[in-house]
Amino acid sequence: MKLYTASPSPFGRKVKVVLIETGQIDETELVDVATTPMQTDPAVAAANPAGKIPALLREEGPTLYDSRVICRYLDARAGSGLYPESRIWEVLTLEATADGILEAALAMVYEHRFRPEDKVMPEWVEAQWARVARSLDALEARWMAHLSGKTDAGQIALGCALGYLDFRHAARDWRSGHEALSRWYDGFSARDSMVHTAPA
Ligand SMILES: N[C@@H](CCC(=O)N[C@@H](CS)C(=O)NCC(=O)O)C(=O)O
Repeated sequence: MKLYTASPSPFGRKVKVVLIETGQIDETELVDVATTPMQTDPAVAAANPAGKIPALLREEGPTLYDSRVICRYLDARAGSGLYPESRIWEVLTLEATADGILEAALAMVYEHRFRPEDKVMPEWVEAQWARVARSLDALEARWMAHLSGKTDAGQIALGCALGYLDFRHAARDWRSGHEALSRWYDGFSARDSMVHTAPA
């Protein structure tokens, strides 16, 4: 298998963590690409018409995207139980919550990176952060019991999302007011799969 990804990409990181957790990393060639909304890498565009990473090229069938599809495919391929039937709706909702954090956090980065400074809209940036803040509050209030359970794909996505907040939005101090979540993340981010995929 061949994975188009990039070291700082949090969506790519989800897939790399799943590859490690499910013992499939040695079967996968990681191809680092530089693709942006303003300059799409041609190989990425050929793999995924949306022009986004991660994308997984495989011998068994057509290329897969996006990260949720790839993670679920890899879990099914290895039979590793990261999407357990008994908790499937919770796991998928947790993954969607984590991806929502990532989408908003990435949009904030892109707003500053790709817009001329005088066109950046602070209200829009704050509205993105409000999505993140609401998600963190919901996780702290309602998800701690789930997070204390067996590792699943939702937890992996959340670990990558919180890692991305540290990486790109450290000044926002997401830990403040989210002490239980912060304790969970301290433990989760010490896993080998998380340590080996930390963004440079
Ligand atoms: N929903 C997608 C989001 C993927 C995504 O936004 N990837 C970013 C990198 S982290 C990207 O490819 N950005 C380039 C672009 O938007 O053109 C997924 O889960 O894979």
